[in-house]
Amino acid sequence: MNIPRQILFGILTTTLLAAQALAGGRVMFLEPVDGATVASEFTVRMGVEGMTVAPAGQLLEGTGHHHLIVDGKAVPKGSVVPADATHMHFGKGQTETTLKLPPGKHTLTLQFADGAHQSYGPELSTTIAIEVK
Ligand SMILES: [Cu+2]
Repeated sequence: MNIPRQILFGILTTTLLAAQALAGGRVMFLEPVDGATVASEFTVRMGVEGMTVAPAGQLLEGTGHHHLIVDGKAVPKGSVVPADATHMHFGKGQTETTLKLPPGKHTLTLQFADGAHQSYGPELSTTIAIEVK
């Protein structure tokens, strides 16, 4: 059987997209990059693929909002993300913020969670290391 190249490519693309959807997507820092040296006040831009950013308050499948954790780690799946000095919620659906940190080495963890702030777990989390001047 001779399957036209375009159809084959279409099937492959559909399979890849389906696999990504099953995996539940991923989050990433658009800024700063891992290993970056930044000023004491700097911009953080948060990205997500395979999920939609929505304001907190409503539980809608496939949606959630970003959380930024300074010098901490991902929140276990299903646990509510704490709201304290090192766990910031972006419950209005923000994807950008300005952070001010003391000089030295820090880690930034991005955690995606649902409309009730329940974590989607380490699968929808990422951590980068930065150095503040
Ligand atoms: Cu939240």
